[in-house]
Order: sequence, then C-alpha cells, then structure tokens
Amino acid sequence: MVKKIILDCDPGHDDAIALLLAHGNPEIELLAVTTVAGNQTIEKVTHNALAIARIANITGVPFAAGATRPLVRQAEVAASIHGETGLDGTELPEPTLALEPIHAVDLIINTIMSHPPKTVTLVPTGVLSNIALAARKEPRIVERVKEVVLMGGGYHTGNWSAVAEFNIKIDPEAAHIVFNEKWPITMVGLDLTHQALATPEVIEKIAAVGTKPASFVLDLLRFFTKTCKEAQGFDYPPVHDPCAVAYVIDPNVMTVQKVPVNIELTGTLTLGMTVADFRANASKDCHTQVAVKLNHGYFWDLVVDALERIGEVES
Ligand code: PIR
Ligand code: CA
Repeated sequence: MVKKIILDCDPGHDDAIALLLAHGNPEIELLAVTTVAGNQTIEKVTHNALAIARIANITGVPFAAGATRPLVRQAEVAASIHGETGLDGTELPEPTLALEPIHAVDLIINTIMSHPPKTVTLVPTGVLSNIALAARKEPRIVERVKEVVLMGGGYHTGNWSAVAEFNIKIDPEAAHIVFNEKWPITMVGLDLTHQALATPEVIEKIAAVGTKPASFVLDLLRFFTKTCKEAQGFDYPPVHDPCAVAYVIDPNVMTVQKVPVNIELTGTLTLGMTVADFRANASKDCHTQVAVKLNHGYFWDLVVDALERIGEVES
C-alpha cells in the first residue's frame, strides 16, 4: 500500500534530499509540502523548497509556507551548516511552482481532515512549530493521522548543545506539544542519523546516476561535507532528514525501540533535550519509539533508486 505523507521541512541540504527521496520513491505519495523557519528564514527555506520542486519536476503537489519563528523563543538559523541561503553550494533555478495562498498549518489540517482516518503520515524534518500549531488549531488531527515520523532529537547526544538537537532546541515548546499528544511518534534522532553518513562509496553511486537532479545532490553533499566537518568534526556528513522518509518507505531500514520520550523545557544545560526513559520495558500505552540502528546500504540504495526513477529533468 502506498504511504501518503505530508513533508514539513526547512530546506536545508538534507531536507532537499528528503524531498527528492519522497518524490522519487514509488511507495510514497506526497500529499503536501509545508515549510517552517528553521535552518534559514521562512522566505529562504520556502524559496528553496519551490526551487527543488523545479529541479526534480515535482508538479501537482501543494506547497505552503508556515511559521515564521518559534512559538516562544527567538528565531535562530543554522547558517554555519547550511549557509546564508539555506542551500549554499548549489545553483537554484527560479521556481515555477506557485505557493498555495494558505498557511502551512491550514494545508496540514485540511489535508489530514480530507483523507480517511489513519491514512496520512506526518513527516516533520524541521523545527516543530507548524505541527504544534496544527495540533492546537485542530485537535482532531491527533486522532486522525496514522503516525508522526520525525527527524529530531537524540537520546545520547545533541548537535546544537551537548544534549539537544537543532530541530528540538530551536522550538522546544513546540516539540513539547508534539511529543505530549498521543499520536504514535517515531523519533528518528541523531542516534540513527549519525549512521547515515555520505561516504565516498555513496557519492560514487550517486555520481553514476549521471542526471541533473543527481548532480544537484552531489553539490548538496559537497557543501554539507565541508560544514559538517568544520562544525562537528565529521569526516563524512550525516544526512539526517531522508532517514525519516526512509522509515516510512520501509520500517525495516532501521531498528526501533519503544520508550517514553519527553522534552526538557527548563534545564539550563539541557534545554531541548529529548529525555528517553530506558529504565524499564515501555508500558503498553507508550506512544513513542526511537530509531536505533540503520541499515546503511539499504538506506542509500533507496536514495540512489529514487534518483534513478526521477531520471533526467530538462531545465
Ligand atoms: C541543523 C541541521 C543539521 C545539522 C546541524 N548541525 C544543524 C538540520 C537538518 O536539516 C536536520 O533536519 C536537523 N536540523 C539535524 O539537526
Ligand atoms: Ca531539516
């Protein structure tokens, strides 16, 4: 059965690859793409999302722009990782697709409510402001979605502080709302995504595809390799966001563990930490699980396969 998803993103080099994977994989039906301020401002990430749509020839999918800043805290961008444009190191065409004239939160709500119960999966790969606002504006979406599969958090390390990951740390109040609603949540966090390294063998396979969308991905990975090394000391960059999409395509691409997770809102050293309680077997009503171990070869095969299916796109 094809999986219907809404991708809520902030492109972002790895968000771009997540969008290409969702578009190119035949198991996924992309119902909507929504953007949120995160890696860069809402204007920049929205422009980037529309430009990626042109690069991959994504048509007939509604795109809408969302939250311009976190619910409570000041906005903070990840220019050290994604550059001033949010997609530095690439050449973007002028978008041809027009934005929907509605807010992302309304596109999310309308999409979920107009589909049968438990058929739509929410895939957030950015800060959780839109998802939290949607859950507050239309609480019935919580019961109605199939599941939430998000990239964010980490139960053993952070990347925006010692213990907090960027997508959670930037809008921790939004993350708190999302993690405390009783929808099934799969947290594809840094524990998993730090295994999704774009190694030289991976780069070689992507280069062999030989199309313009594939060469766009090579540009993304070249820049991402540089900044992930400078900022975090990685030899090869962890490509976070497509991991969440890959889990939706086939949960067998990774192992998961059911465990309660909550978000730290008051810690001085631990703000935005995803606190996972591994002390005992999770109770039956536990609605959260965390991703643990990635099948690296299978994951990158999915990405390469999506690029092959997207094929050549005329500019
Ligand atoms: C932020 C990101 C990636 C790396 C760093 N250091 C900071 C972005 C990615 O787009 C991904 O969604 C998430 N936030 C990983 O923290
Ligand atoms: Ca992202």
